[in-house]
Amino acid sequence: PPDQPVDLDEAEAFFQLRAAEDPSAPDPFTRLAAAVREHNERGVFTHTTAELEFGARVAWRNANRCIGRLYWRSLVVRDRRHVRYPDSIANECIEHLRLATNGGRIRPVITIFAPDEPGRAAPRIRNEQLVRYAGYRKGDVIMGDPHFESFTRWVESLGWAGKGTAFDVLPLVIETAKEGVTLFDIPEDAILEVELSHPDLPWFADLGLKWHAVPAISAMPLRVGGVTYPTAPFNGWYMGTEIGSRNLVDPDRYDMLETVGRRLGFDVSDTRSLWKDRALVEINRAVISSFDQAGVKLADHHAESERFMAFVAKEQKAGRTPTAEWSWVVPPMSGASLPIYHQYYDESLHLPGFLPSVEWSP
Ligand code: HEM
Ligand code: NRG
Repeated sequence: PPDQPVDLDEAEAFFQLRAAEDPSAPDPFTRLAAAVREHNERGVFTHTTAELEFGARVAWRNANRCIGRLYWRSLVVRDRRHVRYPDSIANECIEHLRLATNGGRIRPVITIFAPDEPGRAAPRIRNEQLVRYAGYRKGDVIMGDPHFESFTRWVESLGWAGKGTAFDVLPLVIETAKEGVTLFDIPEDAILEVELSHPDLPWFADLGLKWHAVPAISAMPLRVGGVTYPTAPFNGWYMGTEIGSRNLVDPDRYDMLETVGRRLGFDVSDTRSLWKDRALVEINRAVISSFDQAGVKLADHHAESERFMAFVAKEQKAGRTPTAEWSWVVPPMSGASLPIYHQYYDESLHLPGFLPSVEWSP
């Protein structure tokens, strides 16, 4: 059963929004009448592929935590509502990764699977992103990404076994009403990774760090025109600080700051040398230069902040009020040196949009 009921008022607002923005859209009143008729018969109604395309792009435009929204019109939308079997869903996710990766010239893509219908629950992906690294507890230390320790234990209980390295890619976990939970390994050639080295610190490569090229969020339901699509993985490209200031540095992630500070020769007991700031800069330089060398698209926080300001200006010019969540769009380093920092943003939530991640605990 649908966890959020189909909402015809929301459908009406959506048909009107589309008619106002897209000259090829049908008359919203005629369209609503058809949707109401279908809803009366089946308890749901069906979006056209064009509606889904527009809705997914506007959901990105409305993603208040996203700094990368300037190119929201370019989102590639894959309508896969007819795909039902777990192995077909896994294959579509793998195909999504290949299409998005594009040899390093990363393309923003979303793949939309079926919504829940009365008496027919939609398939779900239980991973937070399509590509994530396992975390294994060994006594007091954790090998890999601590954030995925409990997810790793769960997939191990379902029969999966990783190699035990710091960067084991977790399997896809697909759940359907009929088949229950099924695990799928993603083929290695569908996952592009970048090994990290530093442009002028040769020892940095010896740390053995790497990261995957494509961030593909798979746990945020897409809400379009009164219907929830619980399974709609999407991706853009990374901004360097996501990897260099957070994933590799947060104390509850790879926690590399002190290791790098020591290798740089700092006394890590003295905050006044700003060793943390200097180590952060070097890790972020390593991320950017390694992705550049590998020919993999990745934004830096200065350029991405400027693009965001262009997005704000463009939205205003189009007669819309741009919305954002300051604490999310301001990058996690060099805050006040970025234009994005020096502004207040309207925090209103608009639909179509992405709903908060479904936290999956078995
Ligand atoms: C969040 C950048 C594409 C939707 C974010 C964040 C960054 C970012 C830096 C904050 C992440 C964090 O702090 O953990 C970018 C860049 C893109 C891009 C550089 C390049 C094209 C997209 C696309 C979509 C999207 C294609 C959807 C179609 C979102 C959403 C969030 C987000 C929903 C919030 C995630 C959450 O609440 O955990 N983005 N993004 N972004 N982005 Fe983007
Ligand atoms: N910080 C997360 C990814 C969150 C979304 N970031 C993007 N999204 N760039 C991480 O894996 O580090 N995107 O769709 O491009």
